[in-house]
Amino acid sequence: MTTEQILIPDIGNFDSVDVIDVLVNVGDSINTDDSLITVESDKASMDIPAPKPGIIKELKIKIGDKVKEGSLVALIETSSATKVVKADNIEKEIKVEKVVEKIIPEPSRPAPEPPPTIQPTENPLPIGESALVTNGKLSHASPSIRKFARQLGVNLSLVQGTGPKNRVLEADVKNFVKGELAKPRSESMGSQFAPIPMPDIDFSQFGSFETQPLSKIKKISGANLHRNWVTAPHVTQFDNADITDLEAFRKSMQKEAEKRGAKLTLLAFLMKACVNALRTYPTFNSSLSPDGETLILKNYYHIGFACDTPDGLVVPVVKDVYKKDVLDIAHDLGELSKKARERKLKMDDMQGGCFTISSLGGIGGTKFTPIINCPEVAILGVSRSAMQPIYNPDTKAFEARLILPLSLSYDHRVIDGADGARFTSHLGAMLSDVRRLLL
Ligand code: CAO
Repeated sequence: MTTEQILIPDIGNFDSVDVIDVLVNVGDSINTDDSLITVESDKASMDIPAPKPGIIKELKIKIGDKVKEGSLVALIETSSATKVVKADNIEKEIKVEKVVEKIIPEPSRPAPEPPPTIQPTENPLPIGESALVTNGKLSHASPSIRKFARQLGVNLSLVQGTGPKNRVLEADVKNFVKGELAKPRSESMGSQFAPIPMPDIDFSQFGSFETQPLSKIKKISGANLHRNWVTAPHVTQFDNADITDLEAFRKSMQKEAEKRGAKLTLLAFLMKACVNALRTYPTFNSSLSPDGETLILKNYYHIGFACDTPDGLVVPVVKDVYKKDVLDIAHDLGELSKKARERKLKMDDMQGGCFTISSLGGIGGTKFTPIINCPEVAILGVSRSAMQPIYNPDTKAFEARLILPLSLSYDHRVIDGADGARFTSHLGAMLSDVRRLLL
């Protein structure tokens, strides 16, 4: 065995460069071309490869050192007779690459879409520079780290670098892989639904702006809405209900409702009608088990309603709607809405829902596509009612009727389109003649 020196080879027109990474340890067994260290000038980074195989006996440099051609990198034990070994095959590792080449991985790998804000450029980067796109900004990694990431199938543009100038280090790649493996399967990078990172745009280049932190409610509901939107395949069925008679009846009952301390709103009737439809079509009153194997059909009817508060959207739940009359429901709606706006809702007030109604009727709009409040399987959106000319085949004339637009979103894994249309037709029939609710 012979001890030999490894020296920095000719690295081009640089007087001295910084050592930014040491990729081997004393005792490591190395092969020809294995990367030993990474050096960086103000323009480029490059790996210094091993000129021949051996065992690292002593390291003569550390991160932060400045080196130049001829600097001693390490002593290795080899069986060769050569005393001084110059890493003269460095050219292999130094590549002139364009940005566009850097962000497209090897042909055998699925090519991630580059974020839209980064346009490929014809200008080559300096020798050895490796530019990667991270959140719309350029970041860096040495050739050895790119190779390491490729071996693991890691898209480096998703890895946050912790090295100097946000350089991606080996530890960053390892931590990224660990983090991905610890995630639930559906969230992991292997998921075909894993979205590309949102571009981090500097809006000041377009004009002035202010920032506002999201409320706690918005953050929590946002995460839930996102999960529900991507996991449940949504279909939205639109329909109309003629509520001319219902509205006349509601107004006529308002005084009586006030005596019982309630404001009789359309929402209370909608809840009663929805429970009738849920009993007729029980799959709408179900949840899918987390493994997707079983339908859990509920024998209780707790109905949630989306409530707009200054802090964001909350969904209080009116319990046992089936057992309550419309005035009781109206009373509960009033109480829960008040609690929601005063931020006094308890966990119990928001749990156990089977189906949700989101009413934007008091605000406006003609239709919308509500997001299912999973693990429920359907949600009814209600828009503003309006007088419309409706043809009456009996009188062969158009009549002015008050029409309520309905938008039912359902989980297509559980509910078929035909049942979606049956459900809204049934609701329409109930709302156009509320006497049916008594049957
Ligand atoms: N068409 C026309 N007018 C309607 C209507 C409809 N579909 N629904 C309600 N209105 C009227 C009411 O009659 C009332 O008018 P008056 O004051 O003259 O009686 C007015 O609009 C306001 O109603 P309201 O808000 O007091 O009561 P509500 O039962 O309609 O709604 C609640 C209660 C809590 C649902 C509502 O306040 C709310 O927060 N809505 C927003 C829900 C939301 O943000 N959904 C989107 C979620 S994202 O999917």
